[in-house]
Order: sequence, then C-alpha cells, then structure tokens
Amino acid sequence: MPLSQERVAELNDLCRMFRIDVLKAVHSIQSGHPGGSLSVCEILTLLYQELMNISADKADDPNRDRLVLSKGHAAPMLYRNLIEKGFLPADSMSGLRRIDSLLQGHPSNHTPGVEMPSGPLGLGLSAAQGMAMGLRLNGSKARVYAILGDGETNEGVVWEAAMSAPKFGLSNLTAVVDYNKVQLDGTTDEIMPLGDLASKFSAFGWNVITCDGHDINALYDAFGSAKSYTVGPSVIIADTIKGKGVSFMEGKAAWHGKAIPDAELATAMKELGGEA
Ligand SMILES: Cc1ncc(C[n+]2csc(CCOP(=O)(O)OP(=O)(O)O)c2C)c(N)n1
Repeated sequence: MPLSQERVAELNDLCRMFRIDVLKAVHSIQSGHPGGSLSVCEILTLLYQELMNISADKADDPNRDRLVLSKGHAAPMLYRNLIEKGFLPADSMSGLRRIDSLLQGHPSNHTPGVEMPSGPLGLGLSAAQGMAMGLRLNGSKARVYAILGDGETNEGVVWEAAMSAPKFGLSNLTAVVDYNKVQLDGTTDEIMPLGDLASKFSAFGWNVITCDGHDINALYDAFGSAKSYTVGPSVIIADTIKGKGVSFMEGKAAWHGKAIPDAELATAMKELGGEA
C-alpha cells in the first residue's frame, strides 16, 4: 500500500527538522560532515521512521531489522534519527563529537541503536552481508540495510561483498548507494569514474533499482520492490545531491567535511526555515 499523503508530508517535515538540527550540531562543535549528512537524509529518515522494524524498548530483539551506515561520516543524520526513535536522549545532538559523548564523529557500538561501527570506508556491505547470513541461518525474517556512499565504492572490498551476496541469494539484504556524485575533494568522475554503476551491480547478480533519493514516495516504492524480490540481494541506487536543502552547499565537495561559520549557518537556517 502506498504511503498516505499526510504521512509523506510528515516525513518531509521530519527531514527538514533533521537537516536543521544536524547543521546546528555541526556548527556548534565547528567540525563534521554536513554534505553527506544532508544527501542521505530522506534515505535514513524513511528507513528509521517508517520502514524498519526496530524499537528502543526492544533494542536487542533478535528479529529486529539492522542498518549499517557504511558511509560513517554521515553519523549526525543517523544520530538524529536514533533520537527520534527514542534510542538516545532528546538533547544528545549537543554532544556531537565531544569527548566522552555517546555521539562520536563516526558511529561507535557504544551508542545505543548503532549496529556496526563505521568510518573506514568500504567495510559496511560485508558486515551487513554477514548479518543477513546469520539472520537467515536463525530463520529470522529481519531485513538488513547497508548505506554506502558512491565515492565509497572506490574501495575494492565493496566489490568482494558485491560478488558474494548474490551467490548466497541474500534477499534479506538491501544496499543503498547514496549516489550524490561528489566525494571528499572532488566529483566522483574526477577522482574515480564509476561508469555505469547500475550495470556493474547487475553484472554481479544484484537486483538493481534506481530512484530519486530525495523523493519519499520514490524511495518507498524502491524499498518495496527490494523487499518483494526474493531471489537475491537488491541495491537501490538513489540519485541524490550532496548538501541537499542548502543552496550554497549543494553539489559542492567543499562542504564534505567543514566547520560551518556563523553567517553560513544563518543563511542555511533561513533556507530551511529554522532559527540560527
Ligand atoms: C578507507 C577510507 N579512506 C578514506 C577515508 C576518508 N574519507 C572520508 S569520507 C570520504 C569520501 C567519501 O565519499 P562518498 O562515499 O561519496 O561520501 P558522501 O559524498 O556520500 O559523503 C573519504 C575519502 C575514509 N573514511 N576511509
């Protein structure tokens, strides 16, 4: 069943609020990764706030769905989603990147709701594959999601997992590539051209779905077709914009990892309808 228009509006509103809170937190500590957090916003928000079977009350439920944020530098958007789900206290964004805080710069398994530490790029798809295999062995219906950056696919180990997940017919595994076409200090085309990413995954035996990664309805349909594909793993190549939602950040590698000055925060808040 499609999402109701009301629910889509609610989720879009959450995304706007999450963008505001993430940028404020990155501004407050004067470090962090705004660009890749903004591009993955709808992907994480739809999964955490609508699709995934998880609950803070039953955080250890063996049949919970799992998510591995393989592009770990987008941790602020993960944390904001975990707060909304009740895994973390409401005021925890103020601890982002501070010593002894639960909200470290990259996901750590000390943090409630984080299934897999990440930061060194490339490892998450293999970890998610292991989780998917374990769940299947245990007869669980739980699903596993791995969220990768497009630049991250420069890492060779991604393609080892890409090669083996179809062999094991892991239909409980969905990978999402946050295809924003920009990485740390340039475009993916400049740094390592990916060519036809969809054909590459397809050649390895994946069910490939492409969609607009900022459109909640399109993402919802994409996750629905991934779930109904029972032969093997699916990958959603989600077309996104790095820095989405803030005009001067959009498409700019300069905002990959960067302290946000006061004036830029004020402009961003004006665009997003938040208070500086
Ligand atoms: C193994 C490894 N090499 C390098 C880095 C440094 N690094 C952090 S983010 C990043 C770029 C990632 O680009 P992409 O996956 O496209 O992320 P996004 O644009 O979605 O933020 C790099 C090179 C790292 N974290 N891990």
